[in-house]
Amino acid sequence: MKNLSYIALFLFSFIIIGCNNDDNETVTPNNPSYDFEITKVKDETSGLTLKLMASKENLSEGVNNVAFEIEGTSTLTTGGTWQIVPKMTMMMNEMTHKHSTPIRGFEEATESFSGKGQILFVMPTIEMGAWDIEVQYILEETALATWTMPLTVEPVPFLAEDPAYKTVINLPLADSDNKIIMGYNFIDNGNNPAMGSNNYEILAFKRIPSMGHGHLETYVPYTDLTFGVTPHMPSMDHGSPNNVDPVASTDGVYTGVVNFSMLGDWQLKLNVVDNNTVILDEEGVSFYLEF
Ligand SMILES: [Cu+2]
Repeated sequence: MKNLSYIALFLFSFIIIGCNNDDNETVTPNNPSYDFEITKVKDETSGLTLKLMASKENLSEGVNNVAFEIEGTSTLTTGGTWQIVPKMTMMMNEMTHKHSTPIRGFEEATESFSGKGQILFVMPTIEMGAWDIEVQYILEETALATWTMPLTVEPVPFLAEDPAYKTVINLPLADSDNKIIMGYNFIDNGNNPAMGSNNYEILAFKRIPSMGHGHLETYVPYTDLTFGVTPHMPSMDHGSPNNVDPVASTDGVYTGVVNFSMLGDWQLKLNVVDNNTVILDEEGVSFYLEF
């Protein structure tokens, strides 16, 4: 009898957790699960430990699906906002230089959860450059908790060596000091590419340079782009049928379908147009992956 009630309680808690999860799901089908704990850090002021969860085992160059969550059952005071700032500290010519990287999402936050979001790391950790993320929970202009997490961001190495093959596309925009930054994310299959039809999204940001000393550069969603995407397998010089060009699904996010008709090396050749201005065509850099 005692065992049975435990089982009942166990089942009941599953149902409750299940309902909560459903409430947190957004409209995107097959949302990634955030099964991997990348790191955790304790804030001495609040005594709370924050975990960085991700849909993959490691963080890597390009788009990462992540969420921050307070460990255990303690929570912060309701009504605050999460501020998430990734920073890279680089040594350049014996000078220290800091820059950030694009993030988006983190919308359905609570007093113990940042909401799900995405970080597009523009570069991996390198010998002369280290990443960290500063996360703060702010209520009425006071940080109730601050966590600084050192991170390792893995490179995405390719067997093929071609300077046009990119995981992250970073191009200057004409007539300004701004740049466009783009990364891709597979929506299904644990955010991994698979043989056959893949739902995917391209994240596009406009990078606006730092206003000067002590300020980081900023990133805003790059809206109103038109994409034409042609998959191409360089080693065998063929494409694939039944692709759907990405179209805007939310600010700066363009969702489409790519068909990888076999395993191997694939280029996504890109035509990117902002109104009537061509930003990138198929002769330029392309996304590239090997799987
Ligand atoms: Cu850097």
